[in-house]
Amino acid sequence: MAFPENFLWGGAVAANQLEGAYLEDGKGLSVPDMLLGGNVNTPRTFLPKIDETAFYPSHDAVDYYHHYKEDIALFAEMGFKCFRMSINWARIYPNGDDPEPNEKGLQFYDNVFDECRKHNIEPLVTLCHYEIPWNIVVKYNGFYDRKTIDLFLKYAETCFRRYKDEVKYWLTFNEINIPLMSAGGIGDLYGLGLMEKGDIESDHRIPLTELKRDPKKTMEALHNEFVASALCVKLAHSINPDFMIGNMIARQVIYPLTSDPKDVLASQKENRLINDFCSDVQVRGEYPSWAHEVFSSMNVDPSFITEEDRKILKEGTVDFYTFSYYSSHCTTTHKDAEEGAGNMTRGAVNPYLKASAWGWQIDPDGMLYALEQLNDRYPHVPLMIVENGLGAQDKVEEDGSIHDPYRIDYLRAHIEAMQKAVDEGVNLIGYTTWGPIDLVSAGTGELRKRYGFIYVDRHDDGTGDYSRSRKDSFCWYKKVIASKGEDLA
Ligand code: BGP
Repeated sequence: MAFPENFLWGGAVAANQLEGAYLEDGKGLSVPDMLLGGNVNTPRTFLPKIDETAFYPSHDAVDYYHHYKEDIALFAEMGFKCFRMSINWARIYPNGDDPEPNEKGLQFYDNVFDECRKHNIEPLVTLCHYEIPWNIVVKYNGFYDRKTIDLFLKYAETCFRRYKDEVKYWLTFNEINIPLMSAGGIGDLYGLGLMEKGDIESDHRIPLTELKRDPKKTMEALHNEFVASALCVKLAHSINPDFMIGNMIARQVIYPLTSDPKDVLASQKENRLINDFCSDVQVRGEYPSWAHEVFSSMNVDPSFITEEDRKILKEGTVDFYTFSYYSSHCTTTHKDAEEGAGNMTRGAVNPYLKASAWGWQIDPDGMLYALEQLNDRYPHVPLMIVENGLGAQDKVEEDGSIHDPYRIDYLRAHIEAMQKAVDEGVNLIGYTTWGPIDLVSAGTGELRKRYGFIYVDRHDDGTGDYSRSRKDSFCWYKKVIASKGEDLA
């Protein structure tokens, strides 16, 4: 069987990792603008004030702000049906709490959507892909303050009204579950705009893994974000009943490392926390029955959840479920297990899998497993994979060509897994690969970790002329889309 006729093939990006122009046309600072780069062995660092002498990867990123026409034309050449992108909140409300939106920021996205329409590409827009305005972190402690719910809704309403006829598919928060993953402070900061005062005022660089965290604040801010997301769904439908509003989860496939029942129980526990906790709230409109165990294991009193909030959550369930999937990991109670990395998380290394150069274990069967798990758990909710891909270093040959068979192999195996799921009846509506054009890594801030079909001449030392070129995978993905996923050779 082929993929459905109207399957949303495409690619996904985030404003902060792509656009650059970080202070242009009235844009304010947002969280990623405050972060310096790291690498596979060294975490990214934070400084409360911009150091003009340092290299900040997101400040110029790959300069899509000035190349968007060329880039969208290249996506169209590959046959994209869908382009997942985010609006940078700080382009629209530079400080997050400004009385009026920034017209120039709104115009930029008008132009982007015009280009998409011109090429018949359906935009899928994330309202918040880590781009919380920095002022909201400093002044309100991110989503820890309920005032931020109102600020987010005001921003969302501005976007919904302005782009009512341009955009049908929206996601509220990217990877809303990252604060629950073992990612150190990066999850709290990216996901919730949450940072302890001492760290905000620090006079030296702090590795993101060393940011101080308080589980009570994390859980309360996350709850506030759930409320913001649910209110956003209601608001969206009141503005345009045809809008489709989704959640977005960093889906982790978690296996027990051994058949020791203690490992099986440990993996079930981790799976519930990381995968099901947030999505049950957003899809079913209520906390799962075992939520009290999660709160008590963190020593958190959940009395901040009010009856009114519970009603809001019930009324604001999402229309579709989206997720990122890159790799899987194992859980064990055995202390001697080797530890490996993954998307914003860590876990035990699976001896049956190979890993990328960044240590992310490659597991296409895990994608099939995730799709089946989701289909079982939320049988009536359409699913969409909105991120999947291989971060790898590419080599430009003397003639300018870029041969990336490793990327093609990775994507082929994952598309085959999707195909099996679709054959089994899983209601999968689309697939957008991560970073169809090279961009800044969220985890490490590197440019050398490339995901693209399109190569960008931009490097970690700040050199490069931003020129774009097609890798071998460009032609391959074009063929995949043209054949509706049948020709994967
Ligand atoms: C997800 C994020 C993306 C993206 C991706 C790849 O967590 O939603 O923003 O960056 O992971 O991760 P990385 O950039 O660290 O390779």
